[in-house]
Amino acid sequence: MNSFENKQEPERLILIGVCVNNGRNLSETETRESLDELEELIKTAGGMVIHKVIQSREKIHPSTYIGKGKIAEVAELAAELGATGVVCDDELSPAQLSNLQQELDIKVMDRTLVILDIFAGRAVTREGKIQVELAQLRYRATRLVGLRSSLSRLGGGIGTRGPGEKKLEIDRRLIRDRISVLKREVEDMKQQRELARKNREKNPVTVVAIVGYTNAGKSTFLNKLTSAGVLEEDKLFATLDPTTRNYKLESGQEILLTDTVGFIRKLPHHLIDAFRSTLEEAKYSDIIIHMVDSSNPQMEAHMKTVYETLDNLGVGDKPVITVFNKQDKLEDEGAIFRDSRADYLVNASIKQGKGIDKILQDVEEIIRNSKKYIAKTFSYNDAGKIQYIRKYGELLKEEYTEDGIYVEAYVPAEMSL
Ligand SMILES: Nc1nc2c(ncn2[C@@H]2O[C@H](COP(=O)(O)OP(=O)(O)OP(=O)(O)O)[C@@H](O)[C@H]2O)c(=O)[nH]1
Ligand SMILES: [Mg+2]
Repeated sequence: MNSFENKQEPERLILIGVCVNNGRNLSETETRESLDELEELIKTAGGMVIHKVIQSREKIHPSTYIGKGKIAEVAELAAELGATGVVCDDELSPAQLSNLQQELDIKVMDRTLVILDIFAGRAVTREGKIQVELAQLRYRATRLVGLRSSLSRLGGGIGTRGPGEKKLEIDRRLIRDRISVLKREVEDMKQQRELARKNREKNPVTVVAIVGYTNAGKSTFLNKLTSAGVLEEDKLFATLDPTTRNYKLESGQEILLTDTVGFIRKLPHHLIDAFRSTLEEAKYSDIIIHMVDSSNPQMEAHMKTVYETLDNLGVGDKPVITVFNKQDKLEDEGAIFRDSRADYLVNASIKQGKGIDKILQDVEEIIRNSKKYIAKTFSYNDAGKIQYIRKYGELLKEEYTEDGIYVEAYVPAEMSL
């Protein structure tokens, strides 16, 4: 038996982007960058990109995404290059999908479908799987006609992965029923998450969320520190399910580190809705580590997307440590990076273990700034409190005297001793 028995020929795809000419001259570059990223997404999903087409328009064509002339051009290209499908860089409306499908007569997909497909392949936990299925069904529910003819073409491939796989054939009413079941489950899971958070709040332990664009090195960082065993890969959206680990800082205090799902531009709103409770991990953290791939030419755009997404999720003002990772890949080693939203900046090569100490020092400093200083003698009966300080605070000095134990320490502001 060979292990490739299910391996199909990869889909040969033409990517289509629309550059909206709204007076900003950046737009053309942005569209090209976005298409490059779509290519990465396609590779991650197992497809192959054979050509990219950009059309400049006043606005996206309301019923066919691109204009008539361009459709004809794409159709010709597709025949000439032996394309099996096209992928549009924006989410297509149900009408656009179905019209374009009719005009081109090959498989038509959009960025959202590709991202959903990757998420479906990545989800491991029950929570992750249910959230993806919900997002997929919501996306599909309104696009049954266009998708049916598009996705049935190859009997597999991009867009057909995931628990909702066979659901295309089911009628709208069944999809609606399934959506409400899933919604209830997501709601239950959200409550469980909230409960866990509340429990956490009882302990004054600092929660640090690692956020960032997909492929920045978030999981690599968590793994380096805690041997968490989170999947780290040179692929987009390697990790979907948030992983939280305990970590003991040098000062002895414990923190919780959470690795979160990566962000990407044009993250489908269905996914944001379904993954809200997962994405909101950052909202309930005390400190944010913003991981950035500083070797990526699109770094600035990535950082902008990350902050926009955090703002959309209502993640308030929190201390931010921005880590400019993958410095080993830079040609110019002395390059200076800026981030006006950050309180601390660190240049790092996490994979090589560089910069990690500085990140942890910054974390300690932030925690210390949020703490109050005490110098006090505890009676020997209160020795338990010192244990508590050791765990959640920073014990600077401990002396056994006749009157009791003399302690100098930083303790969480809300800790009553
Ligand atoms: N050259 C270099 N590669 C790195 C460094 N840190 C991480 N990587 C690589 O970057 C890729 C992505 O790393 P991950 O840790 O999976 O990234 P992530 O941010 O968790 O990505 P998602 O889970 O997809 O959001 C992997 O192939 C890592 O080995 C670094 O300092 N230098
Ligand atoms: Mg990851």
